[in-house]
Amino acid sequence: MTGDWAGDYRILHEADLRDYLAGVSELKALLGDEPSSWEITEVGDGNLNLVFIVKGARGGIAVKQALPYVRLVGESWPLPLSRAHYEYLALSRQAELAPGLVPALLHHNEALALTVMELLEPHIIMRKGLVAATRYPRFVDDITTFMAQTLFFTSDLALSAAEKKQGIAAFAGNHALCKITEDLIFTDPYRIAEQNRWTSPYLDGLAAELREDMDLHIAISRLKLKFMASPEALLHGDLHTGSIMVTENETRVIDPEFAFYGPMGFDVGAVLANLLMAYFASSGHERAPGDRRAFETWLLETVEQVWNEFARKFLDLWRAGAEGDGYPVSLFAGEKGAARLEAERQAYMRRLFADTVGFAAAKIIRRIFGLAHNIDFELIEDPQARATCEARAVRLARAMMVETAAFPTIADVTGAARKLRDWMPELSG
Ligand code: SR1
Ligand code: MG
Repeated sequence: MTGDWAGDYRILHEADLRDYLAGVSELKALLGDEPSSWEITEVGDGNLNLVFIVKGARGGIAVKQALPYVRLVGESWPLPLSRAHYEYLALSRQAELAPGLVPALLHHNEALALTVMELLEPHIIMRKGLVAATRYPRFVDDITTFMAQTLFFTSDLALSAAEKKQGIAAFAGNHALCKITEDLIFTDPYRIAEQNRWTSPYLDGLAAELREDMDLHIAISRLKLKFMASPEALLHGDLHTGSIMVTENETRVIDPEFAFYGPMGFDVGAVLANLLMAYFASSGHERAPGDRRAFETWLLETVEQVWNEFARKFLDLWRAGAEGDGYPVSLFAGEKGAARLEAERQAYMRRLFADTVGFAAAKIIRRIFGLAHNIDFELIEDPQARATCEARAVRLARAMMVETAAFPTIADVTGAARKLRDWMPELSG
């Protein structure tokens, strides 16, 4: 199921899509019986795929089709269609483990690399909401449930060794997507690479410093090795605020095409990194509505709550009678065994937190010096103001990556972020 589908694949344009959907009876029934009246709009603003919203008299759907290349760059960068298979597989597993927190799957066609999902309305991409200083009261509870459930129940703490290895094998073919992460997050921002970009000339000096900083190169390489060689759990693999759709009352995690078995801290770090970037970008968006300072306070509280709630839920699952092969129950019998296992759980969470801090830092640096940036910073029009916000984020990220032990708790991360809020970096140019 992971081979090359080129035989039957074709890129669906509006007319082909209409014909295709009209031929799938459940979808036709859902949209309403008059295909010619369906409104079809291509809305994809991500880096890889086509996304259509289709609306009929009775209802709407979202259709995602993988392109055989990276949309952001073009046909010069081919990318396997099989990512649609892994995305479908991941969404199916996540729906079992975290019901209600991913979009409902309605239809999948492997040959066309096409998946049809429920239309999330009036949800918006969370990153857009954060740029507009909108707070999301459900977010902490929902995202921590999603992460605790999907990471714990796909790990050796919950599974037998055989089940776990079957899981690893099922996603092992998604290596082209892993390679994107290995290059764009863990390598390119630290060397001269054609696709890198940053807010020039203001960050030219900082970009050069990063390329010479051997402490940073060691730290990012250790993280890269962990990413490649630690299949701890089924990761979403790209859990930034552009992969989360929200209303004030609902949260849905979308787009797990980068899913594979990797280190848990990569997903948790992605969420924290994107909240921290929203924090550092906030002061650059002076004209956005709302009280910026109060919003920034909410963001840092959210950073703290995301870690604390995730850790609490993860530990609760572990304590509730985990039956995985990782820590055999038979080795921890009696009071003495229970006490040692509890101390070990705390040590495990400290190690997971250190991974999370490192991966969060890597996620921040890639969005400022690598190929794919985010609108948190990009929508700050004045380049000098943008560079100032970015330099603050980079200063925190470098410390988090190189001096990870100086951040033993999440309050140490938010405390350091708060201190950098008004720091004035020396910019180039
Ligand atoms: C070439 S793809 C660039 C980025 O887009 C995705 O959202 C991932 O974050 C990837 O690294
Ligand atoms: Mg995506």
